[in-house]
Amino acid sequence: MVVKVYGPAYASPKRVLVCLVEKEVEFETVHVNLLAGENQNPDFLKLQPFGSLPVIQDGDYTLFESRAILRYFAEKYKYQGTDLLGKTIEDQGLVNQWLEVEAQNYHPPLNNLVLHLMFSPNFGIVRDEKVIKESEEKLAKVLDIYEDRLSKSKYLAGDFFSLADLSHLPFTSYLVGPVGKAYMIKDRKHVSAWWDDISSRPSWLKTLEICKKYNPLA
Ligand SMILES: N[C@@H](CCC(=O)N[C@@H](CS)C(=O)NCC(=O)O)C(=O)O
Repeated sequence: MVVKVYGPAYASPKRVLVCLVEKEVEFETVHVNLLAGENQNPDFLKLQPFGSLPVIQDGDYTLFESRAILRYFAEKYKYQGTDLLGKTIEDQGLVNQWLEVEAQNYHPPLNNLVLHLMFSPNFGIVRDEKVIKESEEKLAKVLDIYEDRLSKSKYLAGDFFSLADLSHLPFTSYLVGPVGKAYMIKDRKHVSAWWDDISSRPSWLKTLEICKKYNPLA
C-alpha cells in the first residue's frame, strides 16, 4: 500500500512530499481544502484532532506534524534514497539542532509574513503592518545567523544536504515568491547560494510539479 499524504496544496505538507521524493518512497496525495473547511470534517479530525495539514497514512499507521513525519521517513528508509539524517551521531545532532532552529526561530516570523502578506484576507486574517515589520526584523536576525553559519559550511548541518535544509524549502519558496521578499535571501551571499542550491534540487522541482494543479488560495 502506498503512503498517503493529506494536503498537497499547502506548504507544510510539501515538506513531507519533498522528503518522500528524496527517499524514493512511492506516495499518493489526498487534497484537503482548508478554505472550504474540510480540515474540520469529523473524518479528518479522526486523523488529525487539531485539524492541521499534513497527515500521513503508512498502511494502518497515521502520523501528523510535518517535522515528526520527516524524521519518521528519514529513519524508516535510512538506507534508501538520499541520507537526510547524517552519518555520525555528531552529524545527526547538528541536523536535529538546525531542524529545531528552523521550527523554533525561522518558521514563526516567516509564517507571520506568509499569513499577513500572502493569505490575508483569506482565512479571516487581517493584515497587520506592525506584525509584518516586527516579523521581518526577527527573520532578518535569524538570516544573519544563517549567513554566518553558511559561510563556514555548505549546508546548515555541515557539508551534506539534510532534513535541516529540506525543511526550509516550502516556506522560503513563499518568501522569495508570493510574499515578495526575495531580497532577504538574495542580499545575503551565502544564504543566497544555499537557497539556489537547495531550491534547484530535482526533488523540490518534482514536488512543485506534482502540486502545481492546486492553488492554496483557491
Ligand atoms: N506544526 C504543524 C503546522 C501545520 C500547519 O500549520 N499547516 C497548515 C497548512 S501549511 C494548516 O493546516 N493550517 C490550517 C489549520 O491549522 O487549521 C506541522 O508542521 O505539521
